[in-house]
Amino acid sequence: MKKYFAESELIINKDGSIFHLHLKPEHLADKVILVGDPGRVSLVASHFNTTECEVENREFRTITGLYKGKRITVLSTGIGCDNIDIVLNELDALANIDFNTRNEQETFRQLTLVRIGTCGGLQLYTPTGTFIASEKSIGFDGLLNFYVGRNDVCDLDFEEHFKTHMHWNPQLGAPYVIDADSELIERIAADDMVRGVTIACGGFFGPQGRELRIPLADPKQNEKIENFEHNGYRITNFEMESSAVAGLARLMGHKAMTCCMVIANRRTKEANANYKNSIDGLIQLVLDRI
Ligand code: R1P
Ligand code: URA
Repeated sequence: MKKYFAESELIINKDGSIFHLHLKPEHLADKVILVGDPGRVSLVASHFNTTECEVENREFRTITGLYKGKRITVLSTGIGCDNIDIVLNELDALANIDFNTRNEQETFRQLTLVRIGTCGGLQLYTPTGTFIASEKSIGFDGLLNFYVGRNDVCDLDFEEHFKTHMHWNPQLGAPYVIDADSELIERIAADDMVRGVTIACGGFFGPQGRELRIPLADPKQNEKIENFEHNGYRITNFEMESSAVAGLARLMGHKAMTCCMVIANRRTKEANANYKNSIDGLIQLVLDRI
């Protein structure tokens, strides 16, 4: 029996588009590039040979077009894992729910999702400008804990080691550890991106150990993260969406990964606020390999 979704659960606008993204099913390609910044959508689409549609609502800006014969949708998610919950659920609905009958489609359509982001580097070998592919993500954001099947898709052994090492405070909620799609990592990270473990945080300041005027609950957090090692894995970077992207994609059956350019190194205290053109190198690699 295919599932039926009521109006309140799957909100469809009068024009037949999905509630937040304002996309219609026919707008969505099988290959999807997710970026945080709506301005980065134009940078990605500037490489397209032809453009088929452009749609915008709130922070969600979408362009679908052709790049060297490949149909690709590029979409901005804004900042944070809460937006990823919206974007992934709405993309999956566009692909796998019939908007006329509100029933799940008879056959599953798999999407390939690659997030191109910016991040903070946590090791001396991840200076500004490094491209990091997240082989594993550690979600500090709690999102996956709300979905059944979380324990089936997460690396529970890694989670236990991490919590012990960090003297984890349960008030923070359970961190979840999730792998990116391994075939995508091989294809897109190839041999010129650093493969690493990314912590996806529910904030840019306190959760990433940045102290401005308010003192941090755990001033040793970043030192412990930088020293963590398990089965040869070191933690390489902080950003804010990779765990939600990898986790929801895995629960839904899609292929997903994140790659980011380092714009600040937390060890050397360097930052590059003027990165908007240099991220084009990462965009070009992903477009060629997706
Ligand atoms: C914070 O500045 C934002 O930058 C990073 C973080 O994940 C967060 O979204 O990614 P984007 O540059 O893709 O937005
Ligand atoms: N994005 C983040 O989330 N953190 C950084 O330090 C840089 C970019």
